[in-house]
Amino acid sequence: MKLILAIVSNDDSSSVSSSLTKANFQVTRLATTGGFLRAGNTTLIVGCEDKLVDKAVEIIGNESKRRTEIVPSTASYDIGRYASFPVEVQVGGATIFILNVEQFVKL
Ligand code: 2BA
Repeated sequence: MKLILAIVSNDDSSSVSSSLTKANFQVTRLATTGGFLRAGNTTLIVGCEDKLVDKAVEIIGNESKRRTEIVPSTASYDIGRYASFPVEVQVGGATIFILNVEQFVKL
């Protein structure tokens, strides 16, 4: 058995976890915070049989693809004026750890 720890953005977490659940995986969602950006992200815990790991990773990848989005940004001109302009940012992606499970007990 394997334990998958997948860190995804908050925006993608619902679609990743519902797609995993639809495919009969059991999922636990943890609200976590990235150490570098100190922004919220979501860590999903999935325990599954070894032969199902590739399927789970495929689902996570499909629902959390790295993509660019245009978001509004503001610049200040030191004279009390602000201008808003669009900037392109990278969002999504997943960081996945796959661990061997020594023992699994449900009481
Ligand atoms: P990613 O590498 O896609 O990582 C996204 C989030 O995944 C990280 O959030 C962190 O919560 C988790 N993560 C990634 N690698 C990990 C690992 N080896 N162990 C444990 N958790 C891990 P943040 O820490 O807020 O980082 C956000 C993004 O900032 C990273 O995106 C990366 O592009 C960049 N970054 C992170 N640390 C950096 C550093 N020391 N120098 C430069 N850029 C960094």
